[in-house]
Amino acid sequence: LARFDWADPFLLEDQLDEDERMLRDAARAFAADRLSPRVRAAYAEERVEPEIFAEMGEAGLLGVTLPEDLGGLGAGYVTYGLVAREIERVDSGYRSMMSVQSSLVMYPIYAYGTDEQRQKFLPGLAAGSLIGCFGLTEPDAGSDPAGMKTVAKKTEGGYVLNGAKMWISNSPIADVFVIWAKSEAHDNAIRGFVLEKGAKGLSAPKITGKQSLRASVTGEIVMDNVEVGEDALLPNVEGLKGPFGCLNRARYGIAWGVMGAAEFCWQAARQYGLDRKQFGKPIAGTQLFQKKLADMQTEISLGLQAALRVGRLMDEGRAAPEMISLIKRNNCGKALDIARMARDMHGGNGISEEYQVIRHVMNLETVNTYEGTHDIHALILGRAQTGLQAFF
Ligand code: TGC
Ligand code: FAD
Repeated sequence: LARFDWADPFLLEDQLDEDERMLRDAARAFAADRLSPRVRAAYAEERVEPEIFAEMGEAGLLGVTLPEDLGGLGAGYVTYGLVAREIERVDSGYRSMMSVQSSLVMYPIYAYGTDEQRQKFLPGLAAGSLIGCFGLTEPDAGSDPAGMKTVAKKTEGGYVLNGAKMWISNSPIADVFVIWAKSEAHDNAIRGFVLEKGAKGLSAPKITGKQSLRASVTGEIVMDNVEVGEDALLPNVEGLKGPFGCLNRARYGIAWGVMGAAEFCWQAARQYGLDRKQFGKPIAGTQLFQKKLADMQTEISLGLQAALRVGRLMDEGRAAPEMISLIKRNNCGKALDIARMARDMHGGNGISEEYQVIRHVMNLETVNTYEGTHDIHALILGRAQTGLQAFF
């Protein structure tokens, strides 16, 4: 009879190559040694630990798909996904820190920047000695980034930027700000600019009181006549496809990451059900409990398999954005359902931070919303199959 591994039903492990398994194992060890021991206190105190970037950099976890001469590992997108899964198994906030740095800051500088910009920023970002953030969302432009108000006006030697960004991961501790703005000199097209901490008129106040993603810091970005040189412009992209090119990569990583969080919740619920006795027997021996475990196992196995398929297509240059919308949407929604279910299966203990599932529930509420909400990805998929846009 063929072997069945309850924790890996479709033998995902066999579908990875040796290098992928090795880097996955390194990420798993990093997450267990460096992240797990600090997450509960960081979350409780709503405290970000910026030194985590340098630790991730030292472990080779930042910008893994970028070439080695720029600080990356030259690895493929499956490896990137595997790293996201291991980090988010501990906390979505830590994965957020990693994926913003890798996909939303290093990638656009690499793909849309000049050689000078690459040399100036990428090695420090890969090492984690520089921290990056990505400013697309504004107070009045979230799902509809085309409605942004941030503007760049041409000056003699460069540009002057005015505007405000909202809900920006890492911004209060960032050194490097990738900012998307409408550029008057380019027919008001959306263009990318790289701003640096300390520029006059640039500030990034922290947003406090978050009940989700508390181990990762989120802030505003306020630009009040920020003057930059011509060398701040990312010259090689124009229009919304600039930020979306970055988002494709980050959304793909999230599809893997949330499966890591879901796996944590599923396995915690299984163990809890084996240990906890009611009515004279383990609650894992009841039909309702087992149905929930079966649902969790099924959705996680399917979600991981789909993420792996899209990762392979990305490495072959054949992944369409709609494929990424499909897995980002489905895996986030399923992970949130699974985390809520695991919370229920822990009974009263499920609301205690000690058992950690409630933290994943709260985090996944954000992950289901950022990088395109669950419903926005439905509309992307609806448009792709009907040819009719239903956004407005
Ligand atoms: P639309 O007309 O569809 O497209 C405008 C231009 O963009 C191109 N494009 C894409 N290019 C590459 N990849 C994609 N996925 C693309 N989607 C669109 C498109 O081809 C077109 O190019 P061109 O040359 O013809 O101009 O634009 P729209 O305004 O109708 O867009 C609608 C919609 C809803 C699809 C889009 O705006 C959307 O996805 N909204 C969601 C916004 C979002 O995802 N924001 C994320 C902010 S960053 C973030 O949340 C980081 S959190 C990270 C963390 O902490 O981990
Ligand atoms: P809205 O767009 O106002 O949406 C509100 C509700 O309306 C949602 O349910 C949405 O699905 C629905 N809706 C909107 N339009 C339609 C429609 N046409 N049809 C049907 N329903 C619709 N952004 C960045 O740029 N960089 C970051 O680093 C970043 N980090 C973040 C970190 C955190 C913790 C959070 C919470 C957000 C972050 N974001 C970031 C912002 C995030 O991408 C936005 O919150 C998200 O895109 C949704 O935008 P919004 O909050 O303005 O909601």
